[in-house]
Order: sequence, then C-alpha cells, then structure tokens
Amino acid sequence: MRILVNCALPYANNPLHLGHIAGAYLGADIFVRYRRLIGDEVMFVSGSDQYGTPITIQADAEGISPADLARRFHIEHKKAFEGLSIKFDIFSETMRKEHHENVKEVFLELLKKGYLYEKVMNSPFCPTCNRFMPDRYIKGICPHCGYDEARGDQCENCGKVLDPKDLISPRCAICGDSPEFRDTKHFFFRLSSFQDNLINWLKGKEYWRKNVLEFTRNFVEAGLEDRPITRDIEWGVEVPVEGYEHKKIYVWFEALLGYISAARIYSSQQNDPERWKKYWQDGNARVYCFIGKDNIPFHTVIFPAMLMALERFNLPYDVPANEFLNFSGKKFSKSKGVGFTVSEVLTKINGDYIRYYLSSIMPETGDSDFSIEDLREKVNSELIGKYGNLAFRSTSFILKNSLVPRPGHDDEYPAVLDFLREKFALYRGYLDGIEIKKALHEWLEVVQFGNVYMNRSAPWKLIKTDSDSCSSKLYTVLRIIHYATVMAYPFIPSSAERIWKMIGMKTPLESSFHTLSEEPSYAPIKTDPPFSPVELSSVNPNSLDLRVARIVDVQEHPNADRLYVLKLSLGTEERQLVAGLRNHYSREELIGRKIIIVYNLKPAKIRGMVSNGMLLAADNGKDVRLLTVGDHAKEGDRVRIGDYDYNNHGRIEIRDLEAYRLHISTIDGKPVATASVDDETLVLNCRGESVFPERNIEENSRIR
Ligand code: B3M
Ligand code: ZN
Repeated sequence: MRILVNCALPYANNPLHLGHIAGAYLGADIFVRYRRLIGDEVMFVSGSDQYGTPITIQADAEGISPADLARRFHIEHKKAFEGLSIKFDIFSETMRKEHHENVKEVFLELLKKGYLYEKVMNSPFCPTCNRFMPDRYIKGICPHCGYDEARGDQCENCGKVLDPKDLISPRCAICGDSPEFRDTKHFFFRLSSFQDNLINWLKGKEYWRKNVLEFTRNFVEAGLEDRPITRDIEWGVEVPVEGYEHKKIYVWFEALLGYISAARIYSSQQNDPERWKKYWQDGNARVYCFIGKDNIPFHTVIFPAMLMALERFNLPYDVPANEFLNFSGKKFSKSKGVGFTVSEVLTKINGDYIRYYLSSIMPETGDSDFSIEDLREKVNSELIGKYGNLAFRSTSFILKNSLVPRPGHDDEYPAVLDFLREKFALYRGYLDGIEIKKALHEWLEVVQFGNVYMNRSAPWKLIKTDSDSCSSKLYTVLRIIHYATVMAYPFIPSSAERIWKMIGMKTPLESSFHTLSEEPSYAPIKTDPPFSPVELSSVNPNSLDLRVARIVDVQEHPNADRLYVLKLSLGTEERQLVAGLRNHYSREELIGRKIIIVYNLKPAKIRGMVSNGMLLAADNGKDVRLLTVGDHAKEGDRVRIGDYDYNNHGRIEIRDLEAYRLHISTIDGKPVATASVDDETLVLNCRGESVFPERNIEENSRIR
C-alpha cells in the first residue's frame, strides 16, 4: 500500500515539549516504521510553521527579525526530532519559496473557481498598539463555555472555533486595552458551500477515533461559515492580488498546504518531481494526518474542504488526533511552559527510553499523566529488566557454554510459535488501527512470556543432563527474542537494532517482517548488557535562571502610576525592567538595593516600556517585600533552587513561574524564599546562603 503520513507543522517560535511528541510526532513515527516494516511504500512529511503572529510577537520581544527566529527554531526542532529518532523524509519550512509558489497557485485556482471572494470585515484594532490585532491576540470570555481566557480564534477550553467578535469583553492580549472594530477588506473561503459534501464524506469515517469523529460531526452539523483567509499583518505569504500588498495569507490556510508543498519539495529532491502525486492524487493511496486534539477542526473540516475545492486531491483517510499529555495534572504545553522540553530531557535520558515511556502512556483516548518516577519504573522494570535482560542472559549463557542453538529437541516449540504468531497478529491489528499503547502491550506480553519460558526451561540445569534439549530450548528463547525485536523496532528503533545484532542477525531489521517465519541460525555475539538503567532524579526540573541584580536607577513609568522603570546592574551587563512597586517602595528605598530577578523571562513591553526580566517579591495581598541575599553574593550571581542549578532551558514566560509555587517558608525561625518542586520544598540559595525577604512577611506569602 502507498501511504502518506503528514504530521502537524510545529510553530517555530518555541521549543518542542514532550507533550507535542506524545501528541502527534511519536505516534506518527511508530506508525511509519511499522508500515515500512510490513513492506508499505511510505512518505513521511512535516516541517516548521514559520508564519503567523506567534512568530512576530516573539521576534519583537527578542528584538530580532521573524525570519531569524523562525530559522533558529526550525533548526532546534530538527535536532529535537533527531534526538528522538523521529525520522521524517522531509522536515520542511513554510518560508521556502516553493511553498509560497504552491500557496499562491492554490489561492489563484480557488479564486478562479469562485471559492474565494472579497468582503469588508469589521476587525479588532488596538488603538494603543496602533494595529489590527490578530485573532489569537484578542482575549475575552468564550460565549459558549464562559472560559475567560478564550482567544479570538479558538477557545482552548471548549475547542470551539471563534471569531474575535464573539468574545464577551474582548481585550488586547499585548496591552490589555479594549479593541475598536475597524473596516478592512479581506478574502473569504466559501466553507459554507462544503457542508453537505463534508457530512457525506464523514459517513464513511466510522473507523476514526471516536473523539475526532464526534467533534468533527458536531462542528459541521452546527453549520459552517465562510472564513477570512487573509490578514492585516506583514509576516506571511503574500496575497497574489493587487491592492493586498500590506496583507498576508492567513497562517492556517497556508500551513495546511505546507503538507503538499513539503511532499513536492521532497519529490524534487529525490529527482522524481511528480512522485508526490502518487500520494496526493492517486485514489489508492492513503493520507494520514497525525495531530494534537487542538488542531482537529482545521484538519477534518477546513483542510478537507480546501481539498474538495481543488477537486483532484485525496482527502485525509484518517486523522488520529491524540488528547493531551499532562504533567503533574497540568497540560504539557510549550506556550505555558509546563513540563519538559525535548532538549532538556535528551541531555539526561536516552531517546529510546523516552519513546518507550511515551508510547506506554500515549494519550490516545484520553489525557494521560507524565511522571519521571513512572518513566524510571517502566523503563527499568520492563524495557531493561524484562527485554534487555532476557536477551543478555540467554546470549551470555549460550556463549559461556559454547552452545549452538538449534531447533528440533523442544516439544513446546510449535506451541510457542503459535503463541508468537497470534501475538504478532494482534499487534498488527492494533498498529493498523493506530492503537499504539495496545500494540506495545502485546510486545510486553511476548517479552514476559520469554522470561517465563527461560525460567521454566532452566537451561542451566538442562545443560548437565541433555545438551541437545538445552540448545533447542535456547533456540526457542531466541525465536521469542527475534519476534519481540521485530515488534519493538517501531517503538525503540536503536535499542531493537542492538538486540538484533546481539542475537546474531545479519539481515536489516527495518525490513525483517517477511523473513519472520523463516528459521534463521542464531549466532549470538558477545556484548555488554544492552541498556543502562535510568537514575533517579535524572531530570533537573529547574528552568529558572535566577540572578542577583543591583538597582542602579529608578524612574517613574511615563504611562502608568503604579509602575517604576528600573535600571539594573548584573555585573557584566545592564538591564531595564518594569516593576509595580510604586505603592510599596520609594525611589530612595530602591536605589542600591540587591534583588533577585528571573533572568530568562521573555522580554515584554509593559505600557510601551521594554521590561527584560522580572524581579521577585513576596506578597501577602497587602504588603510587598523584595527578596534579597547576604553580603557575599555578587551582582550577576546565579541563585539555585535547592541543589538544582539552572538547567539551561532557555526563555520562559511569566505563567511558567506558577509551576514552581514560589512562596515564603519559615526555616530555623527565619523567613526564606522556597519553591515546591516534585512535592518537595526547596530553598532558593546563592553561595550557600538562603534568599530571604528584605523585611519580615508571614509564612506562605506568595512570591511573584
Ligand atoms: N502550527 C499548531 C501547532 O503547532 C500549528 C499546526 C499546523 S499544521 C498545518 O500546534
Ligand atoms: Zn494592544
């Protein structure tokens, strides 16, 4: 079969988190490896989503161009995927000129066919920021569920797609001002005219995941409205029509076409420029889109409608959207900074271990929870304790006793083979239906069975009485490992390779399915134990770069009566920071004071003034007390949380701080600054001494 696997294009404005990996990418990679294993012809496509306001806002804050930012994260994303052995045929970029050409071609074709039309819109314009506000930067109360942080494009809480005008009490997410609505002309896509076609198409989709199908049906049946597909922004793909020089194509409209652009680019790179058509336009091929659940309507409604309008394209065969991965009960999210980024975890834990654990808790039918303890437990006991250990002890025994494993003297062998075939058939059924967790469970049963079989056969006894029978029992064990290794390959490719070599297999593992029924002669080779265990607390959770700074200048903020603009010295550099201290400290009280700042906070503009970092102060709702340190701490010094140094996480956002629950605790009768990390209370410290509030404030006061 010919299969095209598309995987959501991650925005190039933030590092990838494990939540994303569990949400879309790992499942896709496992599926692709499996389909290739059984002999299918697969193209595997993704890339960076480099346009849209998230990119420009972040670039503005860092003072660099959107293109530079998008390039930087593209390179980071690539590295993260490599570290996890997620191997796309192409990981493209929407900044590529081929993509621009493809998008403009599609735009003009849809225009010619009458699926696009112009209309004047009344759009939110922020008078303070002096620009039209992108939908997602308007916040307000969701009219459907009442969630008060709903974005103008979609409510994160109930998942409904929104228009900024739907929001109750809208506000600008950048400056908090309430927007005006002004007229502006845009192109609209006639989504409404696809309602019947979509309803019919969905009738054949009973095999989709229940959550995806139900969500989509409700979405379509609620009635589809035409959608604007151009925007008043500078950063994006040009609109190929006169008069639209200052507008761009809406990022979602263009990013979805990115799947097609990437397949085209890859085909050209392979010197087979028409090859993509075999996937996108040959009715026998299947197109899959692996995505997270927040992207469902774009992939099951808007994209299919666009493809219907283009007429000659295959529609998605399946859109296996996962639910969310939680981290200590909160949604793993790169924008909220909850959980670990891929690069953080990869410095501590082998990529296959992460793959294994995430597969075992993949949020396929409901949200699931990630925990380092659980990871360690599962990897150590299952992957290492059962699989690695079985391979190691059986091959070592064979080598030590110079045995040649041979079939023929084990009565149970046929029954074992039946068991293996049956397990393999179940495993295939699950993977065909993209049920990753269940497939992995079948693998685990095979491995467990292998251990039981080895113990029951007790070759260490048998060798003394019947060496033929001993060699055959070990042959059966190797046969079990052989099956287990083929089954393990999609999940933990490098580890499976290692075991494959250990049992002496010479053929390539990734295409070993068709030789599974043949009986090879196994010639184990001598190796060290294949895996090393995961150590406790192998992940450093401290993503806060806290530093000591001295206030060198204090000015009143020109546009806000509660704010000061501070100049700070950090030894080798100076920084400007905006702080709401005017009701609590006079200028004189501040100048010269040593404070603690969050150094790696994303810079932001606060009422028009750049604030680079944030100072820490305890707050009981009434009084505010700056945190400080003893005399020997110098400007620029790093502050640790317990024994954790800063883990080089990179930039964070204000809300990321919440995860640390910073607060005042009393230790030895004195108030000190503490954080709660993994249910432990850890003291903030610098040069061996605790960080403390400059004047007393009661226990449990929050630090912010
Ligand atoms: N970039 C959203 C995300 O990264 C969006 C997906 C586009 S897929 C065409 O989650
Ligand atoms: Zn604004």
